Amino acid sequence: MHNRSDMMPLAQRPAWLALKEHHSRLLKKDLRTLFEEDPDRGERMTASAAGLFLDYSKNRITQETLRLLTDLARETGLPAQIERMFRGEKINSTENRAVLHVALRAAPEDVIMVDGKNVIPGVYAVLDRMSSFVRKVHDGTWTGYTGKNVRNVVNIGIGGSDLGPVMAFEALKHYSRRDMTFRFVSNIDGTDFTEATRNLDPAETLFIVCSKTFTTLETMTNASTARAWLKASLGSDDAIARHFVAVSTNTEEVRRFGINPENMFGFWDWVGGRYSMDSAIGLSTMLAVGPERFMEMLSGFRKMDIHFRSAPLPENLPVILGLVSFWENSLFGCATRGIFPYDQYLKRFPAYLQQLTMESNGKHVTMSGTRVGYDTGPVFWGEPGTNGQHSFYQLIHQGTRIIPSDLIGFLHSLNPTGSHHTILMANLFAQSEALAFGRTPEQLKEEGVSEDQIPHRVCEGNRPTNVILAERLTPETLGALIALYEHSVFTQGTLWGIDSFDQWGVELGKILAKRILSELESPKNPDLSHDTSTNALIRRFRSARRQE
Ligand code: G6Q
Repeated sequence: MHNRSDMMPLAQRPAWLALKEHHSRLLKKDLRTLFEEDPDRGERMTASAAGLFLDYSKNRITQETLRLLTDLARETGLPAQIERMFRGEKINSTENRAVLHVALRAAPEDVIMVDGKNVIPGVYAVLDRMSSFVRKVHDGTWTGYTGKNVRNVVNIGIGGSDLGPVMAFEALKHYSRRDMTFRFVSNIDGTDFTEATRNLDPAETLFIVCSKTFTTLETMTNASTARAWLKASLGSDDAIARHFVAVSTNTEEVRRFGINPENMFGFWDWVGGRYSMDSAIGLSTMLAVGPERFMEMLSGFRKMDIHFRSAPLPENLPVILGLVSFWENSLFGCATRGIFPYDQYLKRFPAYLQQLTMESNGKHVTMSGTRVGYDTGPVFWGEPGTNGQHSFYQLIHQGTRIIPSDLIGFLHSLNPTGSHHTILMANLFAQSEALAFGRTPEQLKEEGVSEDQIPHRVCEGNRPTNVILAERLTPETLGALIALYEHSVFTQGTLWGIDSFDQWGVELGKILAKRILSELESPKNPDLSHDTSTNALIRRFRSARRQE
């Protein structure tokens, strides 16, 4: 339940008004000035937790900003909301659900009650079943229908049932079994399935059908195609039992599809799709890196969870990250945020964060259903460094829009190769410095640049960055990094007063296509009652199909 002060509109809160006033004064100061006035800020405006280090000094904030932001966090009830989440209260109010991804990585002795039942034993029961299944696949006790070992794993799922597993597989590839092949099919475009299975031997292939609801059109269509592909080669429906496992909350639909519920790994309605990669949805991750590494990843999540729940707000890493992002989005009007991991293994991390942040905080009404009077979730996007530097960084350095960004790097490489890692990190540090301080006309003049060239070469700087560092990319670091962003999303959502855990826009997408699908499938029916554009597009498709 929310108390009256939790429901007060943001724009009327005293801390918001103080923050706005402070913002208008701070607007006059760029990062250069802020560093001149407070030279030690680079050492002081940092925080560490769960093996991660955050330098947030190159944002346009002062100690006063942070104080006002934490005041606002308290006024909006953030500490109480954090407690409600960890205690299993139904803070996802539009779906009347608890929000308990933190239970997925809680310690075995923890107790979290949902509807009068401790959910932790259930979490560990599933983890134990996953581990035992993975061991059987790895040691060859679990074989395919013809007796061959499983050498290929194909994860079928979409959205939250895909992005986490793909990201984690790529991120932890260094630790993965190189004698197995892992593929991921999400798109309804038949090309995705065709290419993913092109050179695989069905007799050695295991499909994991990941779907919380087990009704998602894309996933069920791909799963049916996979079943037909397998049967065409192995010749019997009996083969399905050895080549298909399901991850779902919907036992009935799993059974209806033809997968024995004994080969199903469950999770719960209190795990949101985009918060599920550490549940059984991570089965492909466990198959890739083994149960021990998977548990190390969970322990990284847990360390960040404990920090988020217990650290004072001004020292709390996810809270600071969330507050800074809120400040830049809602006060400075920065509509997007760049995520630039300086690590090739994290190449899918920006795509993963895109869903986590934008599906969670892309909301236009508050918890009470009234329209917000401010911008909510920024657009997240990104690519690994240094690739981005040779393309879109131009706009970040010299464009007219300010794009705050997070640069993520590791002190040690998992693949030390000559001077590669030192060059990589030099680039990360140099970008953060250049974005903050730019190149002034005076500097350019001193360098002998001609007058007419100077305007083109000036980089104004004053572009904010966070730098996030860790020792090396381990399963534990990855868990901590994901939890950092999960909780920072929650922090921002709480300040905006929105429900970060529903996704009605995505649900709409799931039903929209169905009507048009039937119109495309029955081209004889001439009655189309859409707008003229949609009608014409449908006719064009029908006519192309007639000519096939
Ligand atoms: C996640 C979203 C969404 C969901 C997919 C797949 O938070 O709700 O991305 O994960 O639509 O849903 P299923 O797992 O039910 O197939």
